[in-house]
Amino acid sequence: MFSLTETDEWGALQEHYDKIANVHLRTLFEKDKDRFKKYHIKFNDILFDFSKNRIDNIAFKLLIKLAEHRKLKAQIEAMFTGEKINTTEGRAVLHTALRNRPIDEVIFDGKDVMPEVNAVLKKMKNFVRDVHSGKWKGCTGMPITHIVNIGIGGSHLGPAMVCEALKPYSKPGMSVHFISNVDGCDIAETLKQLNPDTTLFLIASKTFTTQETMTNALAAKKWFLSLTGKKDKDVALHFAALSTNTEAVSEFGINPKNMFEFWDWVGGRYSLWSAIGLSIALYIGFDNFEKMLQGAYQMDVHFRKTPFSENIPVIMAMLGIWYVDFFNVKTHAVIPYYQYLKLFPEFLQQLDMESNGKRVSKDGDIVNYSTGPVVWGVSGTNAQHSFFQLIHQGTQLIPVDFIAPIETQCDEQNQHDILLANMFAQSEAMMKGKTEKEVREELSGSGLKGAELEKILNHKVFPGNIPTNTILIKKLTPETLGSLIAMYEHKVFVQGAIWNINSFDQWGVELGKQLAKRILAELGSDNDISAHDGSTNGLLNYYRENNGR
Ligand code: G6Q
Repeated sequence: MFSLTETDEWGALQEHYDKIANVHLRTLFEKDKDRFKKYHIKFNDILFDFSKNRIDNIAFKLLIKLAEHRKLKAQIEAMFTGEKINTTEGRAVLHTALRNRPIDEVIFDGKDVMPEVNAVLKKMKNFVRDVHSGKWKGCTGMPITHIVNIGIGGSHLGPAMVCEALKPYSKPGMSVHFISNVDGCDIAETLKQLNPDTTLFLIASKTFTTQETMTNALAAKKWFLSLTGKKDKDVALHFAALSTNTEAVSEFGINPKNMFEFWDWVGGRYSLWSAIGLSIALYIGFDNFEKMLQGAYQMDVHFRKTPFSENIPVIMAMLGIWYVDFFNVKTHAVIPYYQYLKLFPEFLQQLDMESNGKRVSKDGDIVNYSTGPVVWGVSGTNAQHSFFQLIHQGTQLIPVDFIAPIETQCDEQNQHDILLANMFAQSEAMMKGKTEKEVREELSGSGLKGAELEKILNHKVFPGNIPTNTILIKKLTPETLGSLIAMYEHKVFVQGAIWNINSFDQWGVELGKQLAKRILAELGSDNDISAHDGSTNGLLNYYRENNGR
């Protein structure tokens, strides 16, 4: 049985942790004036500062050694070269082929996948061109101005996040909407804003069987057809499919000509680079979509070719492992200081938690170490006025990633300075904290004395020593966003590789789906519901009695 915790490398890290666990970041900075110089990396227009982490030179070296011991290089190559590393589903993991810009061969199952990849990209390009030029017209002869992506999970979060992030690149006159939730309020509120004559629905579903997406797609079709004069044949001009399932697409009534294909070797949460990204290309233009692929490709090259000690995704991943497995950290916050990146934490939640929220190793054993942390966050400065209190003065250690562009794409440079001043201040405050001595000094002129002073003292102390990464991006462009997303994708990959888990399946979503089917049938019958546990029976019967039907 594979035992990560029994390796010499793990043991050495444990031993070193015992020595430095209580060393304060303040001390590390005082001792080593070159920390920033040593612990930051520049990659194109991105600066990754990891100097405010609770590592010294020895910890850093030991973390890199653990990566080497886990044969990370070979594991990276296995992914890029199409080995079936998603072992529980027998699939390759080749989202990197989708952004393989020099178009080198990528052989999978004895066949180069690049001609297919490029054929779909070409089809997307032509489609986007026709929609933008107005050559593609709706059934009443009007051009398309509203794109609606109907999809969920991996077929939603990536495109929604990218469209929000790259709003400044949106084509004038084009708007994009996302419907994901099976909650009918989601589609109802969206449809209120739309005119069917100028709307194009993209049904984004790898399997084309997902309950939420199919329910919403049928509702959209019904809405479309119910509007004066719309016929089945008009559907072809207003519905396209992004899928791997040609049969189900035709059955739904979408002309296979309007189907943009992708493949089994593209995992849902890694699919924004594929046909699933059509909403992005329609919103920001195909040239910008390609630039995003280019940015991701550059990060792929960095990840594949750079020594581990200078490799951003590897370092991010190993630092995460340091905290999760040695400092017993349970959660990791990601706080973008840029409103256009407000959906980035939500996107990362799926990417990270669906990938590494696993407790069984690739060999089928239950692991005896912690794996993926809870990933969460909202944009700053809003975050400062809600939960930063807990990060600064609560009882948990929560590492934070700060992400911000140097240049704003809005006119308010003055406001951008305020925004970034807050971010820099937060990372400094988290690192340094405020000591009792400093609080006493601060209060010395306040008139507070004796018991009164002692009572308030601890409330004003900040322990600090909170590890943070800061990612500064020159400007949030399609290229830099592509690199940023790929950077986190590879971080997640590295952690899965070290933990020896399969980051590319998601069996954990199955049980609830099965139970929901059964419950839906029960809700529709008149019989008393008694087949579940007491709580579920009680809730189901109460719901039925009170839902007014
Ligand atoms: C992602 C998951 C999951 C998936 C959705 C939608 O990695 O597999 O989030 O993307 O369940 O699936 P479909 O695209 O098949 O509708």
